[in-house]
Amino acid sequence: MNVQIIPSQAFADQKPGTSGLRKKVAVFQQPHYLENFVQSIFDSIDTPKGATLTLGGDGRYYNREAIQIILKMAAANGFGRVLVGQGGILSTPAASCIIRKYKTFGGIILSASHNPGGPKADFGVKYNIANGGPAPEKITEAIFARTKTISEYKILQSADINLDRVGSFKLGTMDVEVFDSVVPYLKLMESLFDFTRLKTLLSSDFRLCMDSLHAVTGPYAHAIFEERLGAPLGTVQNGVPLEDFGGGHPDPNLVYAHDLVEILFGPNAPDFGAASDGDGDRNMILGRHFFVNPSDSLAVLTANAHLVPGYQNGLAGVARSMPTSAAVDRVAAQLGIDCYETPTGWKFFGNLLDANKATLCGEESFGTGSNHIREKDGLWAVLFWLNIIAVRGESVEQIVRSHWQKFGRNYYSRHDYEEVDAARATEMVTLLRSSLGQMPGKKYGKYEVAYSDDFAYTDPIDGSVSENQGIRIGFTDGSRIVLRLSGTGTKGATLRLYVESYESDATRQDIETQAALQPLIQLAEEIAQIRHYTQREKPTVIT
Ligand code: VG1
Ligand code: CO
Repeated sequence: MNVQIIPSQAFADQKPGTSGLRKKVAVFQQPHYLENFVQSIFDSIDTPKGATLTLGGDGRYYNREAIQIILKMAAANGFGRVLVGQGGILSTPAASCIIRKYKTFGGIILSASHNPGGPKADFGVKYNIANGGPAPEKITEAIFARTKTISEYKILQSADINLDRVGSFKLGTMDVEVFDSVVPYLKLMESLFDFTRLKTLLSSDFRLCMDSLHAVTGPYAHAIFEERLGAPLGTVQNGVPLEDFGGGHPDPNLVYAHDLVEILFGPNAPDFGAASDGDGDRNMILGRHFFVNPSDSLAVLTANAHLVPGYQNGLAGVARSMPTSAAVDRVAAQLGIDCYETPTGWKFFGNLLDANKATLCGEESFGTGSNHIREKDGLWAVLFWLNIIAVRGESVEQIVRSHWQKFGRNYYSRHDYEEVDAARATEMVTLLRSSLGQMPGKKYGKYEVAYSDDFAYTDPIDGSVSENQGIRIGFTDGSRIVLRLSGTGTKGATLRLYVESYESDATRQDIETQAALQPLIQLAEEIAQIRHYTQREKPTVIT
């Protein structure tokens, strides 16, 4: 084998964020930048000689080049085999499925997820461990430490592999298997959901519109909904993954998935609409003229899980990220199961899932998933919803409204201020943090502060502690304000404001969300001076 050792200089900015290392493509294209990070991963994990690695990405610009580099580095670093998605494509949930199914040592997923793609946009690298989940902080910190001292990397001198042809190849002594990940993923979904019922539903006059936003779920969605479940061709729109996602922002929310929103809120709308993000782990669920808040979605899935074959024997527990609304907590209490509150980011669910403390997990950011893999899973959530609808025979809106009647409604919204000045945003957070101690007992109109802190989490399984995970200000009536800075952006800072209030009175559950939350939104402005620090009159995205 012709292994080369290439000298290189450390970069100071390779700290992984909420979900992997994300930077502009041009940053990753600097000589040795990607290589240094990948070598730092390999140096930080104790890889047994001959181990297997899973590798693929969401198909964005630079995916193919990066895969060729990583393959040659894996060969030079002693891996015995790499499983690569055909065309370099692997959705994040499919990668997690493959790591688990074939018991590979871990996986590298190339994606900046919901961030835009293309030569001027973003690229990203995530490392997942052998349980199929994102590397925990202990490992990402070790990787970051290594990036600061690295001085060389190993790479095989060899020609590129043909990524488009399924088959086995050799790179030096290492085997490369190029495979189609749609089949194993589909099989996993068949083991969880009632495909006979789903097929009946989708061949009836029930109309589904699935928007893959030209990102990674296209091939999976075509195979599942149209080929396997018999939905008419055209059910999946924007189903061909493109390197720049067609110029769009592959983030399934009301702003960036506007084509789908227009269809579902337009005349003669379909019964059900869904969209997924760049790497296929997020989902947005819409009914006809109806938006399902992701926090509500998690609560509805939990309350109806017994209707779905894969979960009919009950749930061990549930988990949600701290900013996610407490709607699911109410369901858990009624079911008599534990509900865990973790920091933002799927990596914090891994231990709970492995220890069978939680079966379903979710985040307010359009992410839901279960113990079937160790990532959130966009298409899984869509199938879960469809399975519930097939059994209950009710519309999305009916299901959500009856849920509110039974459990009460958690009015909930997230306001994102994207790409604001980073220094000002940090100043705002620092100032808030310093005033938290004086807040409890303070009155703001009808609101009295019950607690205020910067969320810290102690993992109940391994005892690891994660601090500074978001500022929470809770009031005596159960409502709350949360503020934190995003860990996935690549330009400036993104401020996220989360507001929540609870309404048990069924006659007051039909207020428009922003109107219902207006007093809290105003209070957040008063306390945090958001307009002043962001220099923005209004948020970029409201969910
Ligand atoms: C955001 C979301 C978080 C999610 C993360 C990765 O992080 O808020 O809930 O886990 O993205 O999702 P942040 O730090 O920007 O708030 V994905 O679909 O980008 O892998
Ligand atoms: Co994603």
